Parts: sequence; C-alpha cells; structure tokens
Amino acid sequence: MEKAEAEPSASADSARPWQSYTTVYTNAKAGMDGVDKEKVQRTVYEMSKGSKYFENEERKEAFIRQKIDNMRARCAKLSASDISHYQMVADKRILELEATRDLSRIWLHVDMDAFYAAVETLDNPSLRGRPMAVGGMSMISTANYEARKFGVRAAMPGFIARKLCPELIFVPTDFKKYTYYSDLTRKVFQKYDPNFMAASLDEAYLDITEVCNERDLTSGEIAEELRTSVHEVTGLTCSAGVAPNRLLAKVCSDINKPNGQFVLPSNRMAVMTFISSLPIRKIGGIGKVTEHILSGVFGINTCEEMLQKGGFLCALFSRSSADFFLSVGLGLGKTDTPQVRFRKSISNERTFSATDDTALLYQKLAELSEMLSIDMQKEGLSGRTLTLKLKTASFEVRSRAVTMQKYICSREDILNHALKLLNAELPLSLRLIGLRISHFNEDKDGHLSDPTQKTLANFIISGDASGKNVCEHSLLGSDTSDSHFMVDPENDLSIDNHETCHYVSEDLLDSNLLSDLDHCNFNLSNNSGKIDNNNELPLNGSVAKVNAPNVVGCAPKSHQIKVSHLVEADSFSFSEQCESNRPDRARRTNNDLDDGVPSSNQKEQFLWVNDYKCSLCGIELPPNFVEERQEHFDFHLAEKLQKEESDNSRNLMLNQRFSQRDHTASQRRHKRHKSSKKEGSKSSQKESKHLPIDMFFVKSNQNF
Ligand code: DCP
Ligand code: MG
Repeated sequence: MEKAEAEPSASADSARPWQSYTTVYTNAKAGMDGVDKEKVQRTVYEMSKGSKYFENEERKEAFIRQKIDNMRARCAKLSASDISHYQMVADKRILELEATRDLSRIWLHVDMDAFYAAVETLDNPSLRGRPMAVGGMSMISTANYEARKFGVRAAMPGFIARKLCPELIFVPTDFKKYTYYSDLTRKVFQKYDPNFMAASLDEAYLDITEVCNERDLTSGEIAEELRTSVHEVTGLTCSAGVAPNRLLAKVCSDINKPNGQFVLPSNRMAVMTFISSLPIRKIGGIGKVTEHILSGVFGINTCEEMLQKGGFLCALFSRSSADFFLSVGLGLGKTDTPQVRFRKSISNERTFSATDDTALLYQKLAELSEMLSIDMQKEGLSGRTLTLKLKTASFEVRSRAVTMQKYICSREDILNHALKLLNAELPLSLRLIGLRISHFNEDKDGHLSDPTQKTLANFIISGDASGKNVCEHSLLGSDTSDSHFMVDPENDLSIDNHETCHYVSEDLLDSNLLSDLDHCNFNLSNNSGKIDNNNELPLNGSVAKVNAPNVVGCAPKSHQIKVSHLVEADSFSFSEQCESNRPDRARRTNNDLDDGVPSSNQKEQFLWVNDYKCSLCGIELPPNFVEERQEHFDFHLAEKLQKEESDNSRNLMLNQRFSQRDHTASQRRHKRHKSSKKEGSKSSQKESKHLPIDMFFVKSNQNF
C-alpha cells in the first residue's frame, strides 16, 4: 500500500492569511476559470474578518484541522501488518465493486445555465451582458457569467460580491418565476424520460436509454435535441452531460457549461481515463471539507488516487464511506431505473380501429381498468387522480381527469370513475382509450396515507390532541439537530411535488462534521470528547439538522444551508412566533379565522421568514410549495411535541416519585393516604391528556 503522503497539516500562512481554507469561495463553479483566485480570497478575507460568520468559519477550520491531525496520527500508528491487512481489504472491495459495474444505461444530467439570473434576464433584457446577481446584500443565490468573471458566485454575501465587482446589479429573488420556468423545462424532460428525476428546480437526471434505442439516435443527438427544445420552450439555455451513470453524468454536464454538452462513452476504458485525473471536488458529495480531509490526511486530490490510497481509506473510514470513495475511484455511480416510489403515475392505453360503438368502447374501458388495477396491485399502489385519454377518429386527443377523495386501485373503482368520464364525452368515435392513475398514496417510506386524514398540525391546532392551542406549548428545543437522515446526492431526488425533498449537503463529511460542530456551538464542553471518540466519519451523516422524512417537493439549492449558519441564524422562537401571530398582532391573511384562533395555515405561514426560509432550521421552500411547507411545519411540530412528551414523562416520573415520597411522609405523619392518592391520579390523568407523539403515529397508522 502506498504511503499516505499528505500535504502538511494546513495552517494558515501568517503572511497571507486569506489563503486560509475558510475564506475560499471555491472556483468549482462554471465560468470562473480565469478568476484571480488570490485576489478574491483576499477580498473575502478582508471583508469578513472579525464578523461572527468569520469566527464560526475559523472554529470550523480549527476543528477540521484537529480532525486531520488525529487521522494522520492514526495513519502513522498503523503497523506493517495492519497496512497489508487493509490493503487486502481494499483490493477485495475494489474487485467486488468492479463486478457491479453496469454500462447498460445511458444517463443524461441536464442543468440550466445561471438559472435564476437567466430567468431574470429574460424578464428584463436590459440586464443582458451586464454583471448581475440574484439576491441581496446579505446573500446571493447566483450570478450570471459576466459577474462570475469577477469571482462573484452563489452563496456569497452580496456586500462581498459588490466589492469584487462594483458594477454588479442586484435583482431580488422571485421563486414564482423560477418555478414557472422549471415546470416548463420539466415538460420537455418528460418527453425523453417520463420517470425523470428532478434534483432541484434547475436540474434533472434522465435515463435516455429507451429513447436512444427507440429513435435510433445517439445520446449526443438526444442531448442536443433536448437542449434545443428547452431553449425553444423557455428561451433559456441549459447544459447536459451524458454518461453510463448519474454520478458521472452530473460531472459531465458541468464540463461545457454554459450552453454545452459532454458525452462520456459507455465503456470502461473511457470511464477510467475520464476519472483518472478528475479532481475529487468535481464529484457530487465531495465538498470543501471532504476535499480538505482527503487531501490533508492522505494526499488524495484526484479520483484515481482514491484507489491508490484505498488501504488507508479502508483503515480509517467506515465501510460505507470507504466504499463510496473506492466507487468514485472506479467511476461507478447509480444506474438503476427509478424505483416505484419515484413513479408519478401508472398508465395504459389501447389503440383500435375507430369506432363509435358504445358497447365496444365500454368493453375496452373495462379491459383497461382491469389491466391497470392488476399493475397497480402488483406494485402496491393506490391513486387518487384518474385521467382518461381519448383519441378521436379525427386524431384529436382529449384528456379528462378526476381526483377522488379516497385512493383507489380496484378494477371496479377505476372502471366506475372512468365510465363517468367517458360518458360525459359520448357519443364519439374513438381510436384510442388510455387510463392513467396518479397522486399515489405512497410516501418515501412506502407508508400509506389517507387524504381525508387531518395533518398533524390541524390535529394539534384544532385542540384534538391536547386540548391546547399550539401557542401554549413551550419553546421548540433548539436541538432539532438530533434528527439525521441519509444523504445520497444522486438518489434523494424529487420527481415532482410528491417526492422526497433532498436536503443535500454539498459535502458528505462536511455535513457530519458540522453537525458535531454545532453541538460545539451549543455546548463547548462536549466538543472534544465527541470528536476524539469518533474514530471515523460516517459517510451517511446528518444534513442540515433536518430530518424531513416526509418533506416533499423539490426545493431550490439554497436550502443547502449548513447547520452552523442555522445556529447563528436570527431565528426567533416558536412561541414568539405564535405570539406574534395572535390575531391582535398578526398580519391578517385572507384565510384568517373568525374565531380568533390562528389557523394552521397562518401558523405555517409565520414559520417562513421572508416567506421562504424556515426560521427554525433554515430550509428554504418557496411559497408555492404548499404541501411541502405544511409537512415541514408538521415535522417541526412533531419534533416539538415529542420533546415535550419526553419532558412530560420525565416530569411525571419525578412528580410521581415526589408524590410517592410525600405520600409516604404524610402517611407517616398524618395518615392522609387517601387524599394523596387522589391527587396522584389526578396528576397522571392530566399528564395523560398529552398523547405521546409516537402513540399518535401508531393510532394514525391504524386508520390508514
Ligand atoms: N441556488 C441557490 N443557492 C445556491 C446555489 C444555487 O439559491 N447556493 C439557486 C440559484 C441558481 C439555481 O439554484 O440559479 C441553480 O443552481 P446551479 O448550481 O445550477 O447554478 P446556476 O444555474 O445559477 O449556474 P450554472 O448551473 O450555470 O453554474
Ligand atoms: Mg444550473
């Protein structure tokens, strides 16, 4: 096994402190190749020095350095036999991973160019050719390519961007517009892959294997056509990458940005050549922290070096982390076709010689209903929206849809509703009938849900659970941090507004480390113990301290907020928000209640700072993500109540202990055990009014 030659542990050069890792606004963005990196670093350093942000960045930097030093020390302690053992482990894993290589699919990753900025320019052509950024003085969401030449980029504070580029024009964000254009692009994507995987408002993964085969076109031709079509429909340009897996397709889409494409052929040699000199930072999931650690500890800078240092990676990281790194070294990525849960709909259709014979049409409809029902049951699906597609004898295509209260999947139910839709169109001569069911009842975890069921927020707010208005509850604990969920930058994707929102940290190790760091922010004394005892950095760590199992939809990329920023964020407390939402103080909305009790909608509304950012965890969801916001709100409520419940149980136990002690003492002194018992039972009755949150879920599930 090669030596783990690492760069000397980074310590800021005192003569050029701006070179410190913390102040680097990476040059990984497209359009920033010619930028004077050092000038940008110096400006960023000078502008942010002394700020809270800067201090926090320095703390993070120190933490990562400590981590690197610890890992290097552990590397140095590996004996010769350890080293040969781990080398064997790595060699075996590499062979096993290699055996999983699948070159049979063609994946296309499409990413809009300077998306928000391009949309704004479309709206206001006078911006064309001038450096502009979307956002404000505190933060910018993106910058056009003219501004990038000055080092201005997404996630940079606007006041720093202005310093770098005094001519910079700022345009405020307008999510409605971006969502509108995003929807237009998705209509195009759908034509090439009906199950395309949207990764954010401006990017998607498409499996174009079928369309290439069906149309006998090369992947490059399809990419070209798709980009032209997006441009025709939206007036915006996009870039595309084609590769045998999603991980590589994403890397490829950035190569010829803007308005370009890159095709990586589907053969092992091409992949290995491509990956060999690729900087690790280009890989989705490897951000500045992982890059720093891999470079600082092992001297790994390119993907190929992951394989060369495989033994050390296996020695120091968990199996899943090491597997990820080795896969990157092999250029492997996900190739699977989206699973059932990514499906938006299920459909069938039948073409026949044009006929207006009603009995025949009914028969076709019955057959289609039966087939659809069988297919749905095979996949365990039920849906709420039924769409009838008809093609008339004159080739006019009509769609009629109905959304039911209940989820359906039986032949009878489907046929019943389909007949109603068809009858409304008859008499008619038809040559095609199709049926589609969408709006499935399957959440991310495959749990069934009932559309008629109240959301948790409604349930609590209406007082059903505790008899209390939510405002009366105590503060939401600041430790929303304890919830973790898996990160898979390729896989946690959303198809439409019914899929899992992916709160993907750009850096897998980063997210994990930062979650530790944020603990440090809250409780410094815990800091070292937690770090030192942790021998490895689990790859699938926490992200943004938000466990949003059912948060659906796809949020803009700026939701990739690091936890440490959340800690610093100007978040106001849940109860304060409730308070400020009281009818006498609140901004009233159209939906205000007459009875003076804030509606769940109102409560959900005030959660969002500037109408798009969750004040509790920093996640950003545009206003039109109504369901997603509701669910996000529910998530915080559930978390809060869970915490309360555990506090309540603790209090209850303590109360009982005290009351037992009092009771025994009274017995001894006054023999008043009867009244004491009564009090005890009253108190537990009162406590049991609080339905434990896990009980709530159990009960709810029984209703499904
Ligand atoms: N975005 C954001 N916050 C970030 C990064 C991005 O709000 N930290 C938003 C603005 C971007 C959009 O998401 O326009 C798409 O992000 P991209 O990373 O794809 O960046 P752009 O599309 O702006 O530029 P390009 O893809 O050409 O590099
Ligand atoms: Mg983009």
